[in-house]
Amino acid sequence: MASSPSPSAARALLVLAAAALVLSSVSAAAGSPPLAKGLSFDFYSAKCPQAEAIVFSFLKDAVRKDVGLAAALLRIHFHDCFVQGCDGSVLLDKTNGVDSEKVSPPNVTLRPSAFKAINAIRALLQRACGGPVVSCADIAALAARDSVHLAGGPRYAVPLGRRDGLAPASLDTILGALPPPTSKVPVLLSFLAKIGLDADDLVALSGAHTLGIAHCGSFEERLFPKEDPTMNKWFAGHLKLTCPRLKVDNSTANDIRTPDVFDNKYYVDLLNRQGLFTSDQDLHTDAGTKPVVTRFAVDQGAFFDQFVKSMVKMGQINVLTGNQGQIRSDCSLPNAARSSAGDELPWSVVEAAESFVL
Ligand code: HEM
Ligand SMILES: *[C@@H]1O[C@H](CO)[C@@H](O)[C@H](O)[C@H]1NC(C)=O
Ligand SMILES: CC(=O)N[C@H]1CO[C@H](CO)[C@@H](O)[C@@H]1O
Repeated sequence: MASSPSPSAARALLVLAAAALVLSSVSAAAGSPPLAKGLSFDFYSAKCPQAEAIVFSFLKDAVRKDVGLAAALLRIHFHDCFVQGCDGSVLLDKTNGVDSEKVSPPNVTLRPSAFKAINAIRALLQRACGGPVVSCADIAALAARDSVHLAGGPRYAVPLGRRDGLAPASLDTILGALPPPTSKVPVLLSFLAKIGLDADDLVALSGAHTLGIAHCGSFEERLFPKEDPTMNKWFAGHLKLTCPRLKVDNSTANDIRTPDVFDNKYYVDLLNRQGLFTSDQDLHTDAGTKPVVTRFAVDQGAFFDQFVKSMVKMGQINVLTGNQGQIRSDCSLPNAARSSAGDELPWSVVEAAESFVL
């Protein structure tokens, strides 16, 4: 009987197992809802364990050279998830005359550098993992996560296992999914409700506007023909230096205080009526969302906590998993559209990584 455990040892084992169960359920719960079916935090731990390190090391250099890339990548993941789910379809080029998310109205200002970076990461991963293993949708989610962190924000674990969609979204789908910046809170909430997001998500995710830029066309209706009375007078004058009249092609920072840092100053802007879009400033005007804006303005930790929860939630909207969709071998084209790529690494993809310059 030397090989079977004594009754007391068995009891100790049972206690240990029970403790492990409790621990794992605690860490899985951690105040967050269960993951979408098919997603997990360790999805690539066997198939490509170095995937996350590769994404991070690429972006560390790239964001150091151009912090605008962090903003651009964060916005790409948002557009991807809001429009027909986080399926990488935002990355597709216009094919067969169908407008892709990449070339359609709210999206024309998505930066080319971000699409290039995603394809460059894709090529590095393909080489390291021995083929197309990591989906473009997962790359977009990881790139957004690392961008936030590299710009000074929180770092968080991203559930993985998304598959890539086969077709770009139609123009109607895009317009029905992305609220315009002229929207007020009730309209914004109606857009978010369709995809299971609530008012806390709206306020926290809008905090992404702590980074990046906007073009005059996105806020000029607040300056002309007359100034929006909810806008701080000095701020309106400041914006008119960049956008002196209607239809000027120019751009300005989303967050006037710390434009390149992921922090809670966006909410301080709103308190000072220096939010850029109607959709930003109305978060402070609307009685329902105002208390959350005020809380985030005085407590950056509270903002970061909710932002992480809301990003993880957003990152699971209508995901494809299991055998659905595909793992694209070029993030800008569905595999079917590739004529003679076969199983070999396409040269265009290899070159994307080798010639990546900002
Ligand atoms: C709630 C509704 C939202 C509206 C109406 C909205 C609207 C916009 C608009 C109009 C721009 C500027 C486009 C331009 O003129 O170039 C912009 C930029 C940006 N948005 Fe949003 N957005 C929203 C939510 C979000 C969310 C949820 C995220 C990410 C989690 C996000 C991240 C960004 C970033 C990072 C930029 C700067 C991009 C760059 O510098 O390239 N936005 N947004
Ligand atoms: C663009 O904005 C800058 C300030 O941000 C300003 O100096 C420049 O004159 C603007 N360009 C035009 C065409 O108005
Ligand atoms: C905000 C913006 O630049 N909108 C443009 C988006 O693209 C369409 C064409 O697809 C233009 O007409 C819009 O002006």
